[in-house]
Amino acid sequence: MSTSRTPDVDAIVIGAGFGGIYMLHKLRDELGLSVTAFEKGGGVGGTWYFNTYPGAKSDTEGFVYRYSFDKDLLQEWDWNTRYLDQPDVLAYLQHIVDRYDLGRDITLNTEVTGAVFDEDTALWTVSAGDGTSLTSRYLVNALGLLAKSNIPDIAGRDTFAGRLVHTNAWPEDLDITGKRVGVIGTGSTGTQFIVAAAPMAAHLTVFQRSPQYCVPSGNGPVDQAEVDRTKENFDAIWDQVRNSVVAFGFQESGVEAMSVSEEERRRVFQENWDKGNGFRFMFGTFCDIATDPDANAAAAAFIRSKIDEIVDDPETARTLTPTDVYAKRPLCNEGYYETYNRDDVELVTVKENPIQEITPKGVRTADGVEHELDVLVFATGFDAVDGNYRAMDLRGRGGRHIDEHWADGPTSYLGLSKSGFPNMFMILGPNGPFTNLPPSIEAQVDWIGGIIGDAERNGVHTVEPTPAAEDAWTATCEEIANMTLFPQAESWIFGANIPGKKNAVMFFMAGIGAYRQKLGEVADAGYDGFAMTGASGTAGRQTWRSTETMTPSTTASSPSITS
Ligand code: FAD
Ligand code: NA7
Repeated sequence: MSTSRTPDVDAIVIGAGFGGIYMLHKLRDELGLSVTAFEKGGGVGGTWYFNTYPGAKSDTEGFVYRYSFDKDLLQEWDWNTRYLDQPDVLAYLQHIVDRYDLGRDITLNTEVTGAVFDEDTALWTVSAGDGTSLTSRYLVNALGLLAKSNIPDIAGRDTFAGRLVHTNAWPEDLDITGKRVGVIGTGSTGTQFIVAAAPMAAHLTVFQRSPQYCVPSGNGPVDQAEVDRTKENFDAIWDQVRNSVVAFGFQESGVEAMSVSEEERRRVFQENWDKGNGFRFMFGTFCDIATDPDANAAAAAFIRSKIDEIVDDPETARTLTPTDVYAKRPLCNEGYYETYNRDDVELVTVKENPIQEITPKGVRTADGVEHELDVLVFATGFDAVDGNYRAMDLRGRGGRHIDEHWADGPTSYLGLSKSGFPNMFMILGPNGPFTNLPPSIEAQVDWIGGIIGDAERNGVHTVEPTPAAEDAWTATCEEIANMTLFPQAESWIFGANIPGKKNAVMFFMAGIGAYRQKLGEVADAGYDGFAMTGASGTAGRQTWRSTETMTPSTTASSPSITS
């Protein structure tokens, strides 16, 4: 390894989704650093480049599923539906890249396979599969938390004679019109796909492992007058979003479910069912659906009663009805349960009738039936949060691999830095906020830009969190998660969807307002919890907060930070 202290570039960013794109702009255009971004895909956009399956869309309302940093663009960029379809989000991100001429510093089709820190030079060496190798002082991982596909190892998988695809790698040439389609998985992705695929396919077979609580999204056209009103209010909207809990653009409820009568509860549930949106149903109805078992049971019972009303066939309704706690990522969709009233949609419940094998013709279940298919879709989700980190040969001080650090589950300080990995930052790293993600990405990018800017100004050689700060943050995240009901449901949020993956808390669940407040406090205290070398004193204070209001959220649905 070179012992030169002069790097090829100041900073390397890995990934060109929402996170990497804004990070590149921040470091290059605002801080004046030389930056190279590497992206595995053949285009920018991350999630929105890869997930082109029928029905792919954001289920955050479109007006807050975007960046807020470019106020002019907020006024210029129009929309005409409540939720943005995948092509719309992709077009938006491509526009940002063109607008800031970021493409010239993004190397596409290049998967980073290794990133190693050299303690002698304090440089990162980043290598790609094609033999490319580049050194930098800073490394920012914007690898995506829902970006590494989970492809279950089902017997006979490679024997299927039709097309077998994962939703996160939908082939450009695949048209399911008139085909016999099977789908494994009924999460956010699966439910989107099912609703869109049913009218296209000749026949759709849904292989469901766990039934889902799904509420209407309320999607529909948005007229220009509403777009104009939203644009006029963007300052207030972003202020509310940044200081809210889930950052979805609605006011979270402050009312406890059991503090009102049963009739009132049902009225509130119905009102929010009619408005639509999964996070609104969980956090906008009452403040304790995610924390109080009785409140949760009431919300779950309401959704179950809707399934009963909507689904014609009682056996199908029974199969679709969840009985567990309502504590996975809340889902919403346009007519999910209604889809099962179609004659050409068949539901197979693999808990009762397991998949035995995939055959050349389709899927054979334990009852001996071979479900014949032309296309088999794995909507089986992701090795979330740390999956893409572990896929790289990522090594910090002493050559220690990230897997060694994360033997008991992935940890971080503030969801954006890791002890033993100097000058390395993460966007949406483990124990970052559980929210609508673009506002949290912006908060992290702004903050990372702040600390790097201050390090540059103060001649800081290395900056990294202390193990103690990381341990304390991990404990805080665990404590908060355990105040909620989420750990009681098996899902990707805790890594339960990947066989053999250690269950761990992977999110800060107290909300974006509390998270931003913590970031502000850390910066104001001279980067409390970070160790720096080569500094001419402390690294100074950040300026990023001064432009925005920093009122922490006070709604009861946000457990308070206790450490
Ligand atoms: P990504 O968009 O995942 O980008 C990460 C990039 O890093 C990818 O392009 C990947 O190729 C690249 N990369 C990873 N490893 C390497 C490597 N080793 N070398 C080179 N490149 C690498 N979030 C919401 O808040 N609201 C929603 O409604 C919503 N809907 C979603 C719908 C779908 C179908 C999916 C899959 C996710 C959705 N999400 C949603 C989550 C979504 O991932 C985030 O909102 C956001 O797009 C994340 O941006 P990112 O830049 O952090 O990650
Ligand atoms: P999810 O939410 O992890 O859903 C994956 C689905 O696939 C879920 O229904 C799983 O059942 C099912 N699954 C996974 N493995 C298997 C096997 N081996 N057999 C049968 N069924 C299986 O992923 P999504 O992509 O839907 O959503 C993740 C996030 O990404 C979401 O927030 C969106 O924003 C985008 P299970 O429920 O585990 O029983």
